[in-house]
Formats: sequence, structure tokens, C-alpha cells
Amino acid sequence: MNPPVLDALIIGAGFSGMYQLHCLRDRQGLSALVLEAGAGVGGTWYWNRYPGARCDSESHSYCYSFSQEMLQEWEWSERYPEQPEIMRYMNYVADKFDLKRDIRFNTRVIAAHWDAPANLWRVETEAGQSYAARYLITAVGCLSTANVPKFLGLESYEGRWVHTGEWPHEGVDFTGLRVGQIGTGSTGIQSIPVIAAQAASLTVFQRTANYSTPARNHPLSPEFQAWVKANYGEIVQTMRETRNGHWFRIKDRSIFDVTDEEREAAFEESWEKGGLQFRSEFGDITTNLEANSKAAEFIKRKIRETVKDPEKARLLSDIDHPYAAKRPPIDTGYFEAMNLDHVSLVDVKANPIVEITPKGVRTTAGEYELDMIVFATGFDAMTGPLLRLNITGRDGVALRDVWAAGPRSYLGLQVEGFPNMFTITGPGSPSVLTNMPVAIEQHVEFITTLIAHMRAEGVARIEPEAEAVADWLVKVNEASHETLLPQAASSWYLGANVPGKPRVFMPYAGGMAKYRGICEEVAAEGYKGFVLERETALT
Ligand code: N01
Repeated sequence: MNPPVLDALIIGAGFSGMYQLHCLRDRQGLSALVLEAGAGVGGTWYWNRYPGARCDSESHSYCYSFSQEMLQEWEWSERYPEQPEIMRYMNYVADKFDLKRDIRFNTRVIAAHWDAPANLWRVETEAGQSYAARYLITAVGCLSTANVPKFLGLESYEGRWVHTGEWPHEGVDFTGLRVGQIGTGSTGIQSIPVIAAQAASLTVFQRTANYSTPARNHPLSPEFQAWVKANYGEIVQTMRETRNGHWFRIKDRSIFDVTDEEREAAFEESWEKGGLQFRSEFGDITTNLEANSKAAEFIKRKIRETVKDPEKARLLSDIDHPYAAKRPPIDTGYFEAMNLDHVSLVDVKANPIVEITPKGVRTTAGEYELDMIVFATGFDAMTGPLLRLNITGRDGVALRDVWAAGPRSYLGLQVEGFPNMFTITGPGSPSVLTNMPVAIEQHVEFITTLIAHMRAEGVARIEPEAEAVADWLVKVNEASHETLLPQAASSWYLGANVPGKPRVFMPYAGGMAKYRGICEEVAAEGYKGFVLERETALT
């Protein structure tokens, strides 16, 4: 039996999918359904329950801004929201807008194909259900496909292993265990101090040393909460105007405009304040290598001052890329945890991991016996969540093949040959270089307006022009080279963390504000760069 035809199918019930459902169903009056693999809302936060999981964006800016009522109603408790608090927030939003009735949980999409004669997307789930819809909207996030390196012998390991991005919901008790953790990215840096506080021993396997600045998390005072609520209009305005979508502005001064003493004082003050603002202290930190090296040296010195063991301090401060060329972590006691006697650091750049043995991890320097291994090894970022949906477009062409040499899209929103499919925060959009809710709201609103336009104008089909895709690819590439981002050889922005993945800089680095302007211009010029086919053209 043919499934009933919906207006829109949305894949994923995180920040993107929930807002998209609200926009299409409640504002446009369309029939829309969300298919979600997890048993609840939350997206990335539903899966990333690892110890210490907390957002690096400040809570009052890590939320939806579309509803004044919600901004006034919801109360964040700490400077950075912890995973359980974000889950409470997501459930609050879902309940407020009665979203769950149109979300099918425990429903993993395993394939989607474009049925050209019917002008529909047909979607299959793991449980064998079929769905059909006019528009397919992927809201699968950028960091939702766990990257478990294919280590030789993993299946022979007699202990337990877990990936931070697929953390057991019942939690993990490390008491009395010899734990090994592979990975020191934003996730690993958060989990290490928390695991160290419980485990009998913690062996950290570091491949690339990382910069980190202190988060300085704290409970929010009633005065700050009141200030935020009174000033939300201005805060949201700033988030929309800045490059990264944060609530603070990047300072409009060069590192070379100040004396050595003034620079040092500015860095010290910023270090004490904590958070991602550190990279915004001077406008050229992320664009000029010489300016960047001043910030990098400051952080490396702080690491050496904090870490007492000279060898650990050397390994942790021997960083091979410019500051913030990889996503800069912020931490709560990461370098301090390295001072604990039961925390050891293994350099797996000098002595790579050879295999996982039944007893633990073997590097070229020896074997480490472990009761548990934590993989904080990140994600098959940006393209991974989309490719695992097994999407085929016009003429049965697979997205996997179209993207074999790297993702190609127009504005990170649509792929040529995949009509009426929209990718929220897809590769080629600012997405991961932005405070995510800001990027998500902009994309969802663009897609909603575009669909409304199509319906009003009798447009049955939309996809980008080949030329627009080619031009956008050049722009994405150029924008990345205006920054220092491509200079980190092992960054996941480049796909370099997954062996065999094409090395292409995936997000648009021109800044959220500029991108928003480009999208507005595209819409104002009748969706320039898209091919819009009317109903009559199809009959
Ligand atoms: O992943 P990562 P993540 N052998 O890819 C190492 C967001 N996030 O989960 O750098 C040995 O950054 C790898 O080493 P290297 C944020 O955008 C947000 O930490 O490739 N090591 C690296 O050390 C972030 O950037 C928040 O040499 C291996 C680590 O594993 C993104 O998620 C919190 C290896 C992976 O680091 C991803 O962060 C957390 C191997 N074979 C994350 N393979 C908040 O805002 C990989 N590694 C809360």
C-alpha cells in the first residue's frame, strides 16, 4: 500500500528538526513529520552524554531566539549548560509547541530516493516503514556520526569500550578501573578531569596536542539572569551580526596596535574571564599568523606553568597548528588533571597505536593494560550524517557518488540533482563555525520562506544550477583561505580525522553575518542560483 503523501519529511529531532517542524506545521499549515533515530528529542545532546558534557557556548546564547516568550520564560542555571540541562530545555520546547505528536521516535532512516515521475521523496526506515513527501529536509546535525577508528584487534578486547558520542544512557561507573582514553579534542578535554576523579588510573593517548582556555563555569546569579532577560533584544541582535553567532563581538583592533604590556594584560584579563572569547580579544588572531602566534605562545606558556611534570608539560604544549585553526576547546581543570599521579599521558604521535589487544592498547612503545577504553575520537563530521542516509537523487544518482571528491552544494542548503531536498547546516554553510542555534534558525527560516514561496508561485521543483554550485565551492574555498583554519593538518573541518575521507574544507568560513546577507540577496533576487520549475512544466 502506498504511504500517504506528506508535505515535508524532516530527519532528526535536534535543534534543527524541532524548529523546522514548528515552522512548517504551525506557521505554514503543512503536513510535516519528523523521523528520529533516538527515543527522545535533543539530537547530538541525546547521544553525547559522556562525563563532563557541557556546551562551550554560553547558555543564554545557546538557545532558540525565535520566541520572546521562551527567552523570558526559560531559566538557565549555569554559565555553560550541562548536557542534562540542555535535554530539559529541548523537552521544554518540544512540549511548549506540542511537537512530539509529529515526531516518530526510534525510527532510523536507512534510505531516501527521489521518485521523479511522482515528484516525491520516498524514505525507508530500519523497521521497514515507508514514507513519501514533497520536501525532504535533513536535520541530522554535523557531528552525529561517531568516528571509531578501525584499530586492529578491537574485537578481541576483553574489557569494555565506549565512544563518547554514543554514551550509554545508564552512565558508566569508572570506580576502581584502569581507564584509557584516546582523543584530546573538545570532548576528550571535557571528559578527562571527570573520569580522572573517579577512575583508579587514567591513561590519556594524545595524538595532537590542543590549545585550551579555561571555561570558568559558574552558577548564574539572579542579577545576571535579570540583565539577560532585560537585554535579550540587543543580545540576539549581536548574535545575528557577529561572525560566529556568539553574544560577544570580536574586538576591532589588531594585536599590533598595542604594546607588549597591553597585549599581555588583555590576554590575562581574557584568560581570567574564560570562554571562547579569548580568540576575540584581537581581530587578527584568527586571520594573521604572526598575530596568532602571540596568542598561541601565551596559551602554551599557561600550559607549561600549570602542568608540573616537565615531560607532560612539553607534550601538552608541543602544538602543531595555529591557535583556533582547529575548533578551540575550553576546559574545566584539564591541565590541572594532568598533575594527578594516577593520570598518565602517552604520546601516540611519536609512538602510534598499533593495535587493541585483549588486555588493552599497544603502541609502538609498548602495551598498556586497561579495564576500559573511552574513544573520544570525534565524528565523521558534516558529510557522515548525510551519507549514511543512503540518499539517491535524480536518475538514481547516489549522494555518496556526487560527493566522492568532497561535498558540493549551493549555500550548504541544496545539492544539484537532489530536487526539493534541503540540508540544514549542510557542508558549505557556516554551521560548525557558528554558535549552532544561530546558524540553525537562519537555515530553517530560509527553507520555510522558500517553501512558502514555491507554494505561492506554483513551483513544484527546486534545485541549484550547476554553475551556482561551482561558484559557491570556490567561495567556500576562498573564505577558508582568508583565515588560518586550513592550516591545521589534522582537523575534522578538512575531513582529515577519518582515513580515506576527501580533504576538503567543508564549512563556509566567511562568517555567519556575511552568509546571512548572501542568503537574503539570493532570496531578494528571486532565488538566484536555483532552478525553479512550475507545476505546468512537469505535466
Ligand atoms: O572530536 P575531535 P571531539 N588515534 O575530532 C583523536 C564539538 N564539540 O569529539 O587531532 C589516535 O575534535 C584526535 O587526534 P587528532 C566541537 O565542534 C562541542 O573532541 O586527529 N587519536 C583528537 O584528539 C568539536 O570540535 C562541544 O590527531 C585519534 C580526538 O581524537 C567537535 O564536536 C563538546 C585517532 C578527536 O577530536 C568534535 O570534538 C565537544 C586515532 N586513530 C565537542 N582518531 C561543546 O560545545 C582520532 N583521534 C560542548
